[in-house]
Amino acid sequence: NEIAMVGVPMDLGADRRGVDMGPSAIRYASVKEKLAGLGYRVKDLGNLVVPTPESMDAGENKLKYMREITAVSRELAETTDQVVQSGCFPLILGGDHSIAIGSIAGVARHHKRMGVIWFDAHGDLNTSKTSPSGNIHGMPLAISLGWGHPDLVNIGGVSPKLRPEDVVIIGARQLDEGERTLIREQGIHVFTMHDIDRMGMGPVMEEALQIVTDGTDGVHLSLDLDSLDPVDAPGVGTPVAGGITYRESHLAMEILAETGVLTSAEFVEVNPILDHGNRTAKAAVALIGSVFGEKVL
Ligand code: DIR
Ligand code: MN
Ligand code: MN
Ligand code: MN
Repeated sequence: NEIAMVGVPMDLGADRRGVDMGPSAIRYASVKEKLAGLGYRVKDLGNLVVPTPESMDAGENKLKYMREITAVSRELAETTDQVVQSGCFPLILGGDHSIAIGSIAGVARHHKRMGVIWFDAHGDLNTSKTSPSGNIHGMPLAISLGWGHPDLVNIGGVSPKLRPEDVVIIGARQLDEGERTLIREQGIHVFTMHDIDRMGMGPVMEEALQIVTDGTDGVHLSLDLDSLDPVDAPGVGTPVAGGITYRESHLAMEILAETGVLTSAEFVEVNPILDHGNRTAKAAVALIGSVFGEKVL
């Protein structure tokens, strides 16, 4: 029952500065104390070093800061790999969502076949060909599935890290055209906000768990705070109205905790500059509490 926490102050994958302060904001919201209070031993490995965008050229417009993101992703893959090897549970704090490339690359080495639950307002399934922004934080799920620039796709060795049938996206409400096509063609499971409204979060999670555990030997949780409604998580770079409520998000985490299937997790896109009184980091810490078993009674 040991958790190793690593912060990745990455903002090269997104358009707005500020998300690099996410790990600090989450720590400031007492994540370590929360987990210690639940009986875990927590090792904080500190932050990886991420270069500052003002000191560099963004490079190719379709894949902004790819060189630097590749380097940090490689390092993060080594880190999460070592954390699993040491018998700890990897908890990664972002940083923009491009960090999922490295965290998944590292943990995937320890699984023959890994499922992923991806909470997001977006699909994060763009490639340089379909991306409207050129921002790599809109691409990490595609990259983990083996679609994208070879340098990104091959981080950590083998590609792909994931199979489309083992991935579930929850909370989607803003997909780009190329992402829609890919989802249809590849049969990726997506629970949109419409599905959550119709079915309720409980049944959505039950179906999602079925999908990600069927035939797999590990499950990674990747939670973009913009999956939550901006009322509860205003401190994100790309807020989209009509998101998952505070209560729905906790129910989802509690169901995950009950089943005990998770083998790694990351919480990303917390942007303190855009936040109101650290509300979004506090929401992240509350969710981390629930997913690690916190209960009222
Ligand atoms: C958009 C935004 N689909 C893009 N993506 C975001 O730039 O590719 N993902 N914000 O979380
Ligand atoms: Mn995302
Ligand atoms: Mn998002
Ligand atoms: Mn499956």
